[in-house]
Parts: sequence; C-alpha cells; structure tokens
Amino acid sequence: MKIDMAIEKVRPHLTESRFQHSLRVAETAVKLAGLYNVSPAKAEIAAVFHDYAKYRPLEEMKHWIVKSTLPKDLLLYHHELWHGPVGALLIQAEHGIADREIQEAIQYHTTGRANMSMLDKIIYLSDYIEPGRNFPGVDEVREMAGKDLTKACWMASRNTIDHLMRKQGTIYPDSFYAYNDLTNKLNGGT
Ligand code: DGI
Ligand code: FE
Ligand code: FE
Repeated sequence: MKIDMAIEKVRPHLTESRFQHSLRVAETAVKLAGLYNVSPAKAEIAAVFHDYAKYRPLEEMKHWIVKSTLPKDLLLYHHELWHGPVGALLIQAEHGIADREIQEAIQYHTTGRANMSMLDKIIYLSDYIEPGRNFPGVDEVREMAGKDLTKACWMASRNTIDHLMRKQGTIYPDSFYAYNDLTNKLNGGT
C-alpha cells in the first residue's frame, strides 16, 4: 500500500492528536530505518498503522482476541495491551496488509518480545522517542537510538517496566521477555 493511501485509511480511526502522534512515529521510524538498513517503506507503513486499533470498543477488541489465535492471556491484563495485537489482525482484515513483518511490528509495539526483529525494534523505539514524547529519561534514549538500536530498546523497556512497577501496574510477560532478551544481548549472550 502507498503511504498516502495508508495515512487516509488510518486518519478516520484516530483522534487528531493520536493521528499526529502516528505521523511523528512514522517520521522517526523512517529515519531509524535509514540508519539501520531496514526498508523505510515498511517502517513507514507499520508506524502509520501501529495504533490503528487504539480506539476500538473494548468489546470489539475482546471479540478479536477470543476468535483469533492471539494469546488469550491478553484478556487477563490491562486493555491498553490489546490494541497492538488486534491492530495487527485488523490491518489485514480491513486493508489486506498481509506482510508478516509489518503485522508483527504492530502486534508487539507496546510490549516488545524476545528476539525482536529489526522492524519490531524500530517501531517499538519510534513510538517511545517520537518528538512529541517528553517523559523522564526520553532524551537519553533518543541519543542512544542513533548509536545502538538494541541498547536504546533496552533503555525504553527498562524505563517502561520501572514506570509500571512504581505505579503498581502489572507487567505482561512479553514485556519481561523483551527486557531479559535485550539484557542478554547487551551482555553478549549470557
Ligand atoms: O499506544 P501508545 O500510547 O502510543 O503507546 P504504547 O502502545 O507503547 O503503550 C500504551 C500503554 O501501555 C502505555 O501507557 C504503557 C503501557 N504498557 C506497556 N507495557 C505494558 C503496559 N501496561 C501494562 N499493564 N503492562 C505492560 O507490560
Ligand atoms: Fe500503541
Ligand atoms: Fe503509539
């Protein structure tokens, strides 16, 4: 799908500010893709669609999780975790986007996972560092994003888990799997 078409497909499903966020994620993802030898076209499409399901009614998202092969344990965790996995299904069902790499980058953009692909990392990180984000520690991650993609994802993962734990949130297993795997990779496979 051409990017102009993708943008017009996404726009009606998001609020204006969420739509602008998605465009900034795309801009960031294209830059990182250039830096790390990933297809900028794929990164741009994945980024534009990454929050596609964000405003679907909870019942609709629940229905997609129940009737698909998505992990059922999602239903035991906060509904914020549903829009990535459901979005990955919806872009195929509603727009015919069948590219597995794009689907997976969207599926795992909130939590990460073990063994993230380059595209997974670019979308996960772009969502965290896009220029509209201003949470504590983000500048440090922005700086690292230009030097070491894995280290930058590790920092984002650490910060997110730390933030969630401080506010007494639960952590979805994939968030821990991402953190542990990135940690092992930084430590040279131990
Ligand atoms: O959709 P966005 O707001 O652009 O960003 P996102 O999809 O990365 O994150 C949505 C929310 O999910 C954010 O407030 C952080 C939260 N989150 C990330 N990992 C976990 C999580 N929430 C829980 N409960 N558990 C997690 O592992
Ligand atoms: Fe999201
Ligand atoms: Fe987002």
